Amino acid sequence: MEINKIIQKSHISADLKNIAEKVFQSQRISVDEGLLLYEKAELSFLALLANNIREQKNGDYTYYIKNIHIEPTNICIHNCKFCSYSRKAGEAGAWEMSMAEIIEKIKHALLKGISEIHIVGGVHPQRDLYYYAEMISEIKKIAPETHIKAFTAIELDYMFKKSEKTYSEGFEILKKAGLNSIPGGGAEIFSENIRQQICENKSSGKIWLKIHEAAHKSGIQSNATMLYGHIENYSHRIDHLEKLRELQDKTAMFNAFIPLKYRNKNNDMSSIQEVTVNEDLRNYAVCRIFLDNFNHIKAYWPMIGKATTQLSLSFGVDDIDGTIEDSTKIYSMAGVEEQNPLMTTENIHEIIKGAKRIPVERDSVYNQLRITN
Ligand code: V47
Ligand code: SF4
Repeated sequence: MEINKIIQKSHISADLKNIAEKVFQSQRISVDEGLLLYEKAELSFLALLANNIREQKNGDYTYYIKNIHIEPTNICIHNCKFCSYSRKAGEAGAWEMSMAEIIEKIKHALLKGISEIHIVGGVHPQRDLYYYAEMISEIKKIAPETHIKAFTAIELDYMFKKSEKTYSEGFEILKKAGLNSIPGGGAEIFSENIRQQICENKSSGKIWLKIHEAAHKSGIQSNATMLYGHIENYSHRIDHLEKLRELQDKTAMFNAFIPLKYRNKNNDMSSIQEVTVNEDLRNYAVCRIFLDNFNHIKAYWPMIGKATTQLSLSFGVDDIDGTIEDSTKIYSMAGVEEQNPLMTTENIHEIIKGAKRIPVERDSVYNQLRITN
């Protein structure tokens, strides 16, 4: 491997050279080595390693999906300090969409050829499992072929408890209604110490992992996320990644990993500075290197912005999510420059081709629908 020879001759420290050796031999790196990458490795070294893995797994292909994001409500029982969009019932800015409104938005999006409906929202105190099962089955009536990816583990934990169902009973009900997979939200950082400081009282990291394991056992695939760039340190990030890697070893049912950069506008942690683009790219790369059993690393462009998304394609990222129709308010309310998070297929192709990669439209489980050379 030519690149490895160049690295081995360079002035890089011996312990980093060992990591490069392992990566080029497709070996798994340890927790300590992951930490060392975060602490010591500079950007171009990380890019070489992460890009090598990206190209082994996905070549130049860069995936996107035509989808719609629906946020049925921002009314939430929790008080996550990083959250800019949740409200209490009756508070100014609170919203609750009716079933008719949801159906109307989906009908409109179906005309544009979407293949996925992504639904996440606040944990509404009055809404139980049966309300959401009904929502899914109403949507399936008008979109029987469209994949529904819905509800974070935090919403699921609440609705299962409220309706006194075990995780597996709950998933059976949602599956019967038409749920196809679950998104990765709510993971934040698994460390209980950090969770206590940023999202006290919300379902624990252990519960998040148990719910995803139960989903996988029920045949429901999922994604995973990590909220980074706030009060956590590199050990917390590596601990989070290690727990995901362990679960993926057991089930192999995670589709993608999505690092979520903390955005600091209009929330209770606004005094915390956002991390730099250099740090975003280093983080994408370390995640790509560490999570050897995840096939896809996604840059969620409404959160990270279009410019960094394009750069991320050289740092291990192979997926940029979708043409987000309509309302994803989680990030626009947290200060992301893209206030109207919508990209046409042409915009997506421009971003991917500009990074000298090949756009591939995919479905929710990464079947390739259209390759644009
Ligand atoms: O869990 C909330 C995060 C998540 C902020 O699975 C914030 O395909 C940064 O999970 N700054 C929800 N992040 C979104 C989510 C998601 C998004 C796209 C794709 C998928 C997928 C999942 O948003 C929350 C939380 O971690 N979040 N506030 C903030 N101020
Ligand atoms: Fe509620 Fe989710 Fe916001 Fe936390 S991040 S307050 S659980 S909507």
